[in-house]
Amino acid sequence: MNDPNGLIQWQGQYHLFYQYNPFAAVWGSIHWGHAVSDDLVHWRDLPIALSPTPGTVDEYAVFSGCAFSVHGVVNIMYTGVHKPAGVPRIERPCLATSTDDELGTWQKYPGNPVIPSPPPGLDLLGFRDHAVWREDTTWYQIIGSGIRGVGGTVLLYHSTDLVHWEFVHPICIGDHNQTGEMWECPDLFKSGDKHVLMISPVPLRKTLYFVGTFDEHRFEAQHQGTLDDGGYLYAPQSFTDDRARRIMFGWLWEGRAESAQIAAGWAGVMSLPRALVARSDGALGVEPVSELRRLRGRHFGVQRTTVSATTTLTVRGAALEIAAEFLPGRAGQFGLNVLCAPDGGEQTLIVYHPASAWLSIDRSQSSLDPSVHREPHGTYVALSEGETLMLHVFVDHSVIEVYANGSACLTTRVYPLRAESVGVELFARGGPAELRKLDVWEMRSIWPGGA
Ligand code: DQQ
Repeated sequence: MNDPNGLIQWQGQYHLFYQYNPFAAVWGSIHWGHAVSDDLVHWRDLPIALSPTPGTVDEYAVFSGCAFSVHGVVNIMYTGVHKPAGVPRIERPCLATSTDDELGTWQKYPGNPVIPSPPPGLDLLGFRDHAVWREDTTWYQIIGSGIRGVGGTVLLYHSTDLVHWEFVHPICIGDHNQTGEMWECPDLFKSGDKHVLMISPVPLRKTLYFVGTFDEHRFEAQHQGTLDDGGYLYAPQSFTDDRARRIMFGWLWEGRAESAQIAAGWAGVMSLPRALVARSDGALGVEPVSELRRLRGRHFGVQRTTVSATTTLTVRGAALEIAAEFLPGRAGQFGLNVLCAPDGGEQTLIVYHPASAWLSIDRSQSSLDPSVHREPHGTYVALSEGETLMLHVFVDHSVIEVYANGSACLTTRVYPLRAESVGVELFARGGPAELRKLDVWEMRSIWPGGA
C-alpha cells in the first residue's frame, strides 16, 4: 500500500482508501484499497474499491485522488493512468460516484477523463493527484505538477458541474533547486485565518507544508516546514471531520530491503491519524488524535525524578504509548530508548541534544536484520529558558512515531528481530536531566481477538 486516498467521513463512518497493489508487496498495478472505521482507531478492511478498467483512460492504474460529497452522493476525483507502448505514462483527472452506503462500489463517469489534457503552453512534469472543494456554486480542484526547469507547481481549475473544467492558473510555483521539480499530492485547507498547503516534492521524498494566505486563488507562503522529519512519511491527505478537525493520514514506506518486504508479504503502512492546526507562531501544529487513548491498557507512571544515567523501566512492550516531559538541566543529551533488548543488542534511541536543540532517532542498533536502514533522522526543537521537552511517542512494532512539543514529528521504521526487544529505558549523559513526568501505557490491539 502507499498513499491514503479519498478520506471522508460519511454517514458516521470514516473511510480511508489507499493506493494498493493486490498482486505483490511491491508498488505496481495500482488499485484503491478500502478500510472503514467508526472512531479512527478500529478499522475494518473492505474489498478493493476501485480498479483499472481495460481499454480506458485508467487501464494502467488508478492513482491518487480525493473524495467529496455532492447533494448526498460521494464522488471521487482520481488520476486515471494509461500507458501506450513506447510513451511515458499519461495521467488524466477522472470522476466516479458511489451510491452505496459503504462506498464499496463506484461508477466511473463515462466521459472520463474530465480534463482531456493539461493546460497548453506549460512544459509540465506530471499531472496527477487532486484536492476538490466548492465555493458557493463553483467547484475548484488543484492538481499536482511541475514546470520543467522551473519547479513544482499546483494547478488550479474550476467548474460548475464537475465534468467541464477550465484552467485558472498555478496557485503556487516552487524553485526546483529548493523544493523539487514536481509536486505530488497537493492538499490545501483553511486553518483559522491561514491556509495550509501540503505538497510531496519529487525527488525530495518528504512532505513540505506552507502556511500562508490564499487570496484571489493565489497562495502566498509565509512559513515553510517539513511535515515529518523522520524520513518515512509521504503523500499525506487530510479532510475535515464533523468536529471541524483537520485530520491527516500519511503513507509510511518501508525501511528494509525489497526482498524482506516480499518475504513478509506486505509493504507500506498508514501513519496514525493526526490533527493539524496552523499555529499563531506560523508553524503547523500536529498532534495524534485523542481517540487513540481508547487503546490505552495498563498504565505505568513516574513522577518527578532526576535522570543521570540509564534506568530500565519495568514496563515493556512492542506496542506502547509514552508521554515524557523533560527539563534538560545540565544534560549533554537525554531521552528514551525503546524496543530495546536486555543486552542492548537491539535498541532505538530517541535523543535530545540541548546544546544544538537537535532531536534525533538513532537506529544504528534498531535491528539485527542487516537490510534495515540505519541512517539517523532528526529535527530542531528549540526550547526557551525553562521550557520543557514533551515527547509523545507511539511504538508499534516496526513503526515509531515521535511527536515533540506539538509541532515536530519524527516517524521511523525499525523492525527489531528478537522477541525480547521490548524494553524501555530513560537515559541522560554528560550531566543530569530532570524528568517532570512520565506516563507509559500498553496499547491494545485494534484487531478483534488481538491482545
Ligand atoms: N503515488 C501515486 C501517485 C502519487 C504518488 C501512485 C505519490 O498518484 O503522485 O501510486 O506517492
